[in-house]
Amino acid sequence: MAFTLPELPFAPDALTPHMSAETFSFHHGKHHQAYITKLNQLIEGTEFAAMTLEQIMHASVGKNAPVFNNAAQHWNHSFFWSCLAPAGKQPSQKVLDALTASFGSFDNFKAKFAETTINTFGSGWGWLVKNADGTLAFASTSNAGCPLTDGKTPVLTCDVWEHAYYIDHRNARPAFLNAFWNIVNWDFVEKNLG
Ligand code: MN3
Repeated sequence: MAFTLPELPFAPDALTPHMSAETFSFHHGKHHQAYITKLNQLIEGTEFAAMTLEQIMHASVGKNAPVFNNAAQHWNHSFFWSCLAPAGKQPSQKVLDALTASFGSFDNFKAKFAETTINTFGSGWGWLVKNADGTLAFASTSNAGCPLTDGKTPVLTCDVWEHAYYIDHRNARPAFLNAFWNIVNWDFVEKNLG
């Protein structure tokens, strides 16, 4: 079955001024849609056509770059939209306790996540992940890379391809990270922490 673009879990203008409706019209409506359109073209009539998105990612990583890149970008963007919410959400005590236990303090968590993400060279993604042993860690992936195929569970991500921030923040990736903290969906983070 062909993959389809998931609806945003908020109105396109609900994250203004941190991420504008214009950004979503391009980032969700054009970039994310393009990955899905390309993925559907690439897998039609192949062994991948009967697989789930995660199965496609595991089967294609390191073996079929076009399929992996488009599949993982579909997964990463769908996950990213769920990481976002209109400004005002606060992390629960459970989230604060988990992040403090792993990183010393909530502020230190934010600083290290931002540092990892901002220092992603070129196009890619910054992540908070849960390792197989349950510990939390940061990760940076290039291009379409996704921690799922490294056996890690994504908890939070921030897209730092230029298309994620150029309309609203121009070249200022650190300013985008500052804005990002206003629109994190901490309920989703809590769910992913398990
Ligand atoms: Mn993107």
